[in-house]
Amino acid sequence: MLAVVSNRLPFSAERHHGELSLTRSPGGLVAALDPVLRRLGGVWVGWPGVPEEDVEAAGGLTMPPDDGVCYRPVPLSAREVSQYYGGFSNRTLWPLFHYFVGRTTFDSATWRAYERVNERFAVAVAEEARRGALVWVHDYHLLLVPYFLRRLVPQARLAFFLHIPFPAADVFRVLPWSRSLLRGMLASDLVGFQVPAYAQHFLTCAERLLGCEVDRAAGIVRSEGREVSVQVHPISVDTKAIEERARPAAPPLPQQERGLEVLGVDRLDYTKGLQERLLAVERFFERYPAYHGRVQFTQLLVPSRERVAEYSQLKREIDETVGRINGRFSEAGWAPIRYFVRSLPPEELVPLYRQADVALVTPLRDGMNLVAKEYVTAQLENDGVLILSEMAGAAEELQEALIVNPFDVDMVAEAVHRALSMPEDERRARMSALRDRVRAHDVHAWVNRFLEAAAAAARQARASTASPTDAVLRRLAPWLAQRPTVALFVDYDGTLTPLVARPQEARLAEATRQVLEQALRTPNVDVVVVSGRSVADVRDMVGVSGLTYVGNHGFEIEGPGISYRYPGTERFLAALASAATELEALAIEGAWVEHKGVTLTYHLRAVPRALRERAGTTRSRDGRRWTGTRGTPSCTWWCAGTGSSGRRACGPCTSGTTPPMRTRFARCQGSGGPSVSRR
Ligand code: ADQ
Repeated sequence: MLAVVSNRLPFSAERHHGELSLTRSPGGLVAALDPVLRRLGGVWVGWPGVPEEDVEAAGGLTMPPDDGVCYRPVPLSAREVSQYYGGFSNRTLWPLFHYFVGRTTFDSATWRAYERVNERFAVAVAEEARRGALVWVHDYHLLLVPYFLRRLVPQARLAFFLHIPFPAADVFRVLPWSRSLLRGMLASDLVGFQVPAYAQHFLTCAERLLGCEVDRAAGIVRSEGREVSVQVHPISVDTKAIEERARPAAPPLPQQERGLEVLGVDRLDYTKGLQERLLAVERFFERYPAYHGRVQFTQLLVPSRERVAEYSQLKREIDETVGRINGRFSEAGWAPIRYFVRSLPPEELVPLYRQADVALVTPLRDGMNLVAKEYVTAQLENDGVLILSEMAGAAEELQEALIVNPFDVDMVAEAVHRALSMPEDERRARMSALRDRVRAHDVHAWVNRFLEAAAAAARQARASTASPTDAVLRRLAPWLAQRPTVALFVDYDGTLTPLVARPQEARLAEATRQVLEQALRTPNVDVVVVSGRSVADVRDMVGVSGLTYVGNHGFEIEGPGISYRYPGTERFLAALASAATELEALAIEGAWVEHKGVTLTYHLRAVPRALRERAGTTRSRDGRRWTGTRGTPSCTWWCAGTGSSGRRACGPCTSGTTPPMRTRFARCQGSGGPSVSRR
């Protein structure tokens, strides 16, 4: 059984006499997934494309009849559509993943909506996952679905495919939520990309941003004790359907007997390089006046994301540029650019492909670009020239195209000239190589191969659900082998365990305990747990004997062959007790004092924000002002010994806050005195 999860169900909504109904929207992906869903039995989960308010106003939504595939709508309110889809998906992820960093917005409200909606999608598919369905999640709108689904159904068989580019690590890390998104994707068994470069970027991010162990050669990321397969599966088109639609169209007349056609077909989107392309067409007509009256450039645009402001602005800019160029070059009976903004059904679009002498496909960045493959497929006479941007994923496979840099207006103009004047045998040789390649790997092959790989990755992931111990040791083993002795120092709170509200709630996970035990058994490794807790406390919390424990920031050390107390601390116990009394007397809501023998900790984490200033502000000896207003002060204050300069070394050893009152600070000035830490 298969469950497909995508942002949109494959429908478009129509209103008849106030009633809303859905009709199936055609497309290569739908055509490829439909038969597989029917064969395997399945469900398609997605947003039906109409906000809930409109559905309610229309008294419900009539779903298309169940024709072997069950469509499960995920309801979204108008606000969610605006924040999750128009906002985080299309104003944050879409521009950033296409390297338009300047257009990227960073808004935590849209991020939260994105999280909520992704969780809802996961809940909608959880039942199928529980019943053993292979879940296939599509695209950038749903990067967190694998994460939420894995939490609901740990045994889920789960694959993800990204249709758009995955950017280089230095661009991806710009996102404040980059790590969460990576974890979201890494909850899958298989993560698929269009071309090798995107997969490499993803592996680098997993390694650099999450510290995962990555096997590049095998395309494996080890994350949270699981093996995730990272693969390349370039999407393709339904070649048979396109060829059938191209066949009835009359073959083009010989070039000498007709005008020449250059064609552009795109979704209206700033990533498609439309302005740059128009400027290249202008440069071509500027440089080659002999082609005036003989060459027509037709640009077909499908409107998209009309509610996102940038898109209507883009449409206005294109209108202006087309008008200006036509005004500049038009002659009686001829205008250089024909321009249509409408969606054509495939039976009208494919003949246009077939007639075109040249296709100009020049996106500034594109995951794959299906137009390039559709154009190639429709060239039944193996004629026609494809000019293709090197920034499109399709350029990896379609090397016989004239490959251009879409930002280089002169280069694109020259490519148009070269394409129009290319000798027939060269045209045919290039095109037949391109067609063979696309036909050998059409969209049906893509679906089948991806599903096979997904099923295999899920099997492999189950077989190798390695314990985290194995993963850690596999990673460390070669490194350890080269060293005589290694001391591994680890903190407890926030390192071996997550930070929690109350210290006693910081329980060590069983898997982490196993890692420590395994490390302890490794011949040349010593493990030392260093903590601000008392040594007895940290030893009890970890519960692994044979380790060395350092408590109270170093005042106490216990382990094999060592039992140490910093000498003379008794002198300071009275001062410490009175500091504790004073702090407790402050009676600040949420603040509390933890007595740890030779140190105490003043906990401010639960103090209401408005009171934190009072609870945590003081001045250090050098007059700098330290405040605890950032919410989670994790300061450790210590006063110990004499520095090499002969002056006393006193100071914050971590985040740089001081004890709450100067008087108290002064009291712990003596050599090797007790410490107060604020947390
Ligand atoms: P898109 O960004 O939508 O897809 P693309 O791959 O070019 O880009 O697909 C566009 C589709 O729209 C084509 O199938 C084309 O035929 C159709 N189309 C364009 N203009 C049309 C018109 N006027 N009338 C009718 N149809 C029109 C995302 C990624 C791509 C990736 C695909 C698939 O951005 O990089 O190739 O997904 O994975």
